[in-house]
Amino acid sequence: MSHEILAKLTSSLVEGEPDDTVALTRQALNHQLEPLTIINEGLVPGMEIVGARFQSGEYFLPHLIIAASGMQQAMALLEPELRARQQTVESRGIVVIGTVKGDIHEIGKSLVGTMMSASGFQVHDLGVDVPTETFVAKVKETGANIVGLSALLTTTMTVQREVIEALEEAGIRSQVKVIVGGAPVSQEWTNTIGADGYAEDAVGAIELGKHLMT
Ligand code: B1M
Repeated sequence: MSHEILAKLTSSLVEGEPDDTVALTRQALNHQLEPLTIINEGLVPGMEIVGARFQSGEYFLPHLIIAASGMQQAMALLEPELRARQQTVESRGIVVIGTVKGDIHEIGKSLVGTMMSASGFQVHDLGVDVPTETFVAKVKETGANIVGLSALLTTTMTVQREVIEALEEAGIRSQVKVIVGGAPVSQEWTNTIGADGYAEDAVGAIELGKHLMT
């Protein structure tokens, strides 16, 4: 039954039926499925199929927008559930996170932020298309331990380097660990720009954050 709900959830994103995505997410929660299982085994595979079809020319921009809307509405239901499971954890550190300037991809960044928050980090999510100077100002204001930079486009990956340079110019680079992620980002790129760590997914970001705070 659980497997069937997760498969239907994946299909609802692929078929572009956001109302079904929301209803099935509720159904999965009612069946006591863990929010993380719903995300990783129901929603993320759906987005991957949509992305692959977009890349092959089978799907167009409206397909992406509809799928993203379904995913975001589902995440709005799941985020409180994720947080509720970690209510008692003490703050592991302060994290400022956002998607870099020029890039409006929100879902992965929000998932990383929510999951880090659910794991005990105090997360300040700056949203998408975040100006470089806003990252610097927020790190100063909050005394953040970690700044997380998400980039989903090959054209915006370079802005991750710009943020690191701006932190250096502001004289605060040594006070904050920089973590980077997003589909086109790799460990090699991380090394090239001198970031402190790279995570492939939200679970990896939590592990990386914990490691950097030790
Ligand atoms: Co766009 N898009 N998109 N898009 N979009 C991609 C990224 C693309 C790979 C699709 C494709 O061609 N196959 C492609 C990028 C190609 C490239 O540069 N390499 C692309 C393109 C080209 C574009 C536009 C340029 C399209 C156009 O206008 N012609 C445009 C750009 C707009 C802009 O940003 N300026 C665009 C627009 C959009 C929508 C607005 C329609 C929509 C976003 C809606 C929204 O977010 N509100 C959208 C979507 C939905 C996608 C795909 C299909 C799905 C992205 C997603 O949400 N995935 C995507 C294809 C794909 O990735 N398969 C695609 C689900 C999410 C859970 O995964 O975001 O990868 P992801 O996040 C993961 C990891 O990457 C990692 O953890 C997350 C959770 O596991 N991670 C981090 C992410 N950030 C991290 C930060 C960390 C650590 C880990 O530390 C700080």
